[in-house]
Amino acid sequence: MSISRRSFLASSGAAALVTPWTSNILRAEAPLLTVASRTLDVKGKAAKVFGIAGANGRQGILASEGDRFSGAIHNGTSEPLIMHWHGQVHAAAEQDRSRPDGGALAAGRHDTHDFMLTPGTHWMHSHQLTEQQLLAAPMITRERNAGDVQDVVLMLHDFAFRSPAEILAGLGGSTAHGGHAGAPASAPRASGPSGMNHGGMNHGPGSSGMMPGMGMMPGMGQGMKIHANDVAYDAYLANDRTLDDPEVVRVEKGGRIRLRVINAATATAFFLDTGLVEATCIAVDGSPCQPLKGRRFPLAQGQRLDLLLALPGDGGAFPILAQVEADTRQTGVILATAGATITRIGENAREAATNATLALDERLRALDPLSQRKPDRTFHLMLGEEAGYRWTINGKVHGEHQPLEARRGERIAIMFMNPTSMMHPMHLHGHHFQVVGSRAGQFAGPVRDTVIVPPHTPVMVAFDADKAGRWYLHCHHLYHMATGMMTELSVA
Ligand SMILES: [Cu+2]
Repeated sequence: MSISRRSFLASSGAAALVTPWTSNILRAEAPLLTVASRTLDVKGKAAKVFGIAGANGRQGILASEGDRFSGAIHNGTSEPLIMHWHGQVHAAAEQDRSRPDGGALAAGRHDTHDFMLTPGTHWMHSHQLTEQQLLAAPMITRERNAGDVQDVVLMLHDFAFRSPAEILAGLGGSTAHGGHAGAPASAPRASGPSGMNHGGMNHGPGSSGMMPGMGMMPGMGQGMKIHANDVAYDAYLANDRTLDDPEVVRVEKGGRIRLRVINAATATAFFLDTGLVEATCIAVDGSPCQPLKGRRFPLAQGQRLDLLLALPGDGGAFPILAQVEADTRQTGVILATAGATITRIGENAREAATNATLALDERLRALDPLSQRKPDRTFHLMLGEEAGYRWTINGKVHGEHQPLEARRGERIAIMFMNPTSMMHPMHLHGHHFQVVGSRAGQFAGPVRDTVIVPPHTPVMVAFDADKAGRWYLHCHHLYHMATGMMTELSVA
């Protein structure tokens, strides 16, 4: 028994409308989730990846608000597994192995969990290099007030036929100085100059322990060179498929769609584009925001986006595209009513996208903002970049880090400063924070668990440290995390 029957029955009317896979979650005498290898076809080539299947064989879970995540997760792979329940704030530290000293779930073994699911669009993923091999799945808990809409889940990945260890080696990086448990020790250690693919651009300044104030960011306003996409990928996937053969989702004429987008890519930020259909953003990272209309929204690694779409009454085919930041490449799915003509969409947009910025967050307002309160503690975190593909926080890689110490119940503010050449999507475990400041000033921005920290742009977040334990705080660029850009928040 996995998901509470009482709460399931209470919501089954609504759930039946949205998806055929909900009802099967109940039948979980077998493991609730099984992690195992599977094979995808990517551009005509077989690709061995991982998957996380529910008892019904479908990837991930879709539950209803009030349900508990209660049951076993089985590691059916031949490698140790460190799973992270991304966005699940009710999972105690002991129920999330992606914590300091959390250890790994051995091959062939299972963990048993029991925690209240956090409503919203969340996900689960390995906290190791295997995240690159699609060891990730949706973990969506339909909100009680989600209403009569068709839920469409869209999960994005960056894909390479190379192994993540090869990718890391190609970047010049090593997990030897920064990686945490479970990262393979086989990645060769690089020496000599950085192997970063800077595309001929200059390095940003290193962190070297400097701590300027907000108004003194190095390179501000001086045309500082920035870059994105330091890994050359073979494909970008939307629900495991490319635009050569995209998923076509059947929708109704005049239908109302709730698009739940998860950026599960390890090193790629996207712009989600709804094309002809105007969207209303109603939640980010699973937390509701005041409705904001638009057609194009940035989505960094780890982030989620909930968009409401009202389809035209005469139907048609509506591509939902995700374009790589600072690049032309794109992926996506197509929403189509019965009989609609579906035209092929190329894998390159006409123009390159811009870099992902904080512009959306500066406009979004939380639906349930934090109470007004002065921070009890403010931490200043300087993100840094050093030769040898070494990414740091306050000049330290993970392992050398000083934990951020907080007491339970305190209001904490974190100021991120980023003099590096890349954007960093900074993610805190166990908590949702509110984005409350940037160069645009102070604002009651969205509640999230992952925030874009653009180069040379200070970003402030705030939250109440209400969860005891040790929680990772890290960059959600997998290779930045693996090489050191990770610290921890310790709540006593
Ligand atoms: Cu980063």
